[in-house]
Amino acid sequence: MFDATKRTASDIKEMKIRGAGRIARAGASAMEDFAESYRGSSLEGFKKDLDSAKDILLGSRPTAVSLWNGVQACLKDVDKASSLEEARGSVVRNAKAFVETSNNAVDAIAKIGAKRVEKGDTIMTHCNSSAAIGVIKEAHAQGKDIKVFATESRPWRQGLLTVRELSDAGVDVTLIIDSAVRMVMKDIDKVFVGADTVTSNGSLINKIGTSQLALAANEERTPFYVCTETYKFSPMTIFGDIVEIEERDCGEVARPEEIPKGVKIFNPVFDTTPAKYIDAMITEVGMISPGSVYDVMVRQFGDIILKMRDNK
Ligand code: RUB
Repeated sequence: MFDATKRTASDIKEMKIRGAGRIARAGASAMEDFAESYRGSSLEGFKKDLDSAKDILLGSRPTAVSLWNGVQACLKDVDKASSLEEARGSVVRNAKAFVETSNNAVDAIAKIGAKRVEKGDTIMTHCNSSAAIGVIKEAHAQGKDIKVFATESRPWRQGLLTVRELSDAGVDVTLIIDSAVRMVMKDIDKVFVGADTVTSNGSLINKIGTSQLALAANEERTPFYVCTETYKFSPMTIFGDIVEIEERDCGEVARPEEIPKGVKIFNPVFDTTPAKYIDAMITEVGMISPGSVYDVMVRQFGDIILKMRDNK
């Protein structure tokens, strides 16, 4: 019953599906498939099995709240359903709506963010964020004659995906190693990065090394923008929960034979950029300050937040 759900979870864990937005959409589509192909006969059984499917997906990558919000969006009407068919239908409907909203959000962010790009700007981006790349491609399509520096993003080197996508779109793009960020920053006009999770106090959790871009940008007085759909805002952080930073296998950093005996490897996947280094969050509901994240979150996720509060 859970084979397809487990396949999606394992594709996410093994990074065949990666990037917070894609993970969220894949999670929602997996819930849709689960509901559509469900062969059980009782509403209660469906709710229980749906819960297990949810847990399988949420266990795949811990940091991106987008996955949690995407899966949760699919479940929001299940408790109101009075029959199995109604419950299944609501999951399918809400999953489709989430995927559509998510894709539209990336487009809206591209349009809003591109207004911040001026003719001739040199931009830096990190890792591989569809939201940040959307802004850059839109600015390029508007003829703004931009240059881009993209970081390699060790150890998975997602920067290679970024430079391929940008160069395919005709953007003048240069790949740099992660440790070149400080040196190159003096030539950068604006930084655009994506988000895995945004906390209620406006801090950003994104690919490891993002905070170094933010620090270097701050020192150079270079504007630092976060391109983020609002479903990357974490309702749990309102109640004090700490975002778990995923640690991945040390084999991603070096081959076992390269490591002297007794040497340990630490491979955190994401880091936290404090709100004070962020000039603005570019979201599908507009450009907001990090200080407005709480208000936007309450507006977007009011019901979920109230439910969470009641369960605390
Ligand atoms: C990807 C990463 C991206 C965010 C946002 O990390 O940190 O910046 O997920 O991406 P990983 P998007 O490769 O480990 O998933 O804007 O596409 O949602």
